[in-house]
Amino acid sequence: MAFEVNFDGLVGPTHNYAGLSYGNVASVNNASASSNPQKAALQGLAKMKAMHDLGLKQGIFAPHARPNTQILKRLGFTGSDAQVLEKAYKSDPVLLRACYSASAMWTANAATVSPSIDSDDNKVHFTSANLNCKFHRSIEPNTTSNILTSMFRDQRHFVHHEHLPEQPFFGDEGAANHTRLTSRHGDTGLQVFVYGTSGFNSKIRSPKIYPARQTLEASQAIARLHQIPHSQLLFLQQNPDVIDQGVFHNDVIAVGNENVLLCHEQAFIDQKQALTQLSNAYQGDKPLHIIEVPTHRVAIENAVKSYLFNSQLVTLPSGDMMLVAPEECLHHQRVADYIEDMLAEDNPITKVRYFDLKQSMQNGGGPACLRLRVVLTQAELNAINPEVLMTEEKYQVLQKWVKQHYRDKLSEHDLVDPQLLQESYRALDELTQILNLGCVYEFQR
Ligand code: SUG
Repeated sequence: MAFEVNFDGLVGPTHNYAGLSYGNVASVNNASASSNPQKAALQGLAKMKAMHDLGLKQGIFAPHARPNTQILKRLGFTGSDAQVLEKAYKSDPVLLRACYSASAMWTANAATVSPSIDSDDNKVHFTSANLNCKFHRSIEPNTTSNILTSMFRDQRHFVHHEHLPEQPFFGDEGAANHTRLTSRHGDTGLQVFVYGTSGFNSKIRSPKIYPARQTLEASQAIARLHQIPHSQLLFLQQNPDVIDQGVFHNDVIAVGNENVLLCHEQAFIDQKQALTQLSNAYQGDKPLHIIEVPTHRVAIENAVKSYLFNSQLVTLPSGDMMLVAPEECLHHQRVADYIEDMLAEDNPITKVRYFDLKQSMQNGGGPACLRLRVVLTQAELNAINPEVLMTEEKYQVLQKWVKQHYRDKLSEHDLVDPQLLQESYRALDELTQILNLGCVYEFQR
């Protein structure tokens, strides 16, 4: 018996649109829009609460402290916090925006996680992602590790690995490029790692326009660290042509849950062969359902705009499988029609629920980006920090906390305001008490 616990990133108080992610169409298109951090956090919390109300286990992953003044100081800006912000704003506003990014909210990129049933040492393994491809994300791994170790403290059950070397050869974007196929969460699973390119092998075809963020070598290193037997491993290459159309992570084109893989027909290179390999390697006792969405039903452009594949697929306590989709899918008639048809067909997905996550979507983050999946046995669940689990009471406390501390509008010029730094740090200091995290932020040390 095991549970899939989804740890959703609580959106931080400095959520803003800075156009930092070349290759992520929504991020670039919304570069100069103003954001609403309060709304963003409430939208995320509403999804967490709804999942909890469905009888699923839901966790809360704390935001990172932003602005990150340590990195600004490391880059030569001196003086008080207010002076550092002022100098950075004047000399390099893009850098300042990067240091303010609330991008840690997309916890699918926080780490790769393997359940104990799959690992030789029978422990749950975590490797924080180095997020090497984008500067604003490359400053996440240390705090991510602090938060993960504070949530999963018990060394009898949990192993935490240092993020991979901070180098493009080992570019690692975490669980966004990793899925697990099995009959039920508690059974051994096939761990499917999807890479965009190779660091060392130039014969592997890479995208021509946008960067491939995940390398084969990074995925292989994680499989080694997590002690996954060879028979339970598969490495597939993402189709470089779709990366060039804005599919910057595999979870923008495919999603798996238990014995279902929902993917676009252009998701992988040599797709026919890739899916044959996958079917052969799958060891579950329930039949594997691969739902391949054809281009004539959903074009890549519409997959990227609607984020259909960035839906979560969850197994409800009743055993039904539900698609947790962004509302944008309803705005694209062809996508909405496809979902209706898929539900009517003979496969385990029988339900759909749509969520308004617009604030996150405008930065290229849908329902699946916002969550890190952790499969835990009852004993492991008992061993985690209980304060990070969603309850009716926790929801009320967090809603109140957001309304008290978050602004409802942020534009670029607000980032120079030292008040914003004070407000954000104060809010996060309080949050560490609400979630009993201890000192996970640099500013607390
Ligand atoms: O890394 N956007 C994130 C979105 C991450 C989505 N995650 C998954 N697909 N799992 C990224 O591109 C935009 C920030 C900005 O432009 O302000 C950003 O970082």
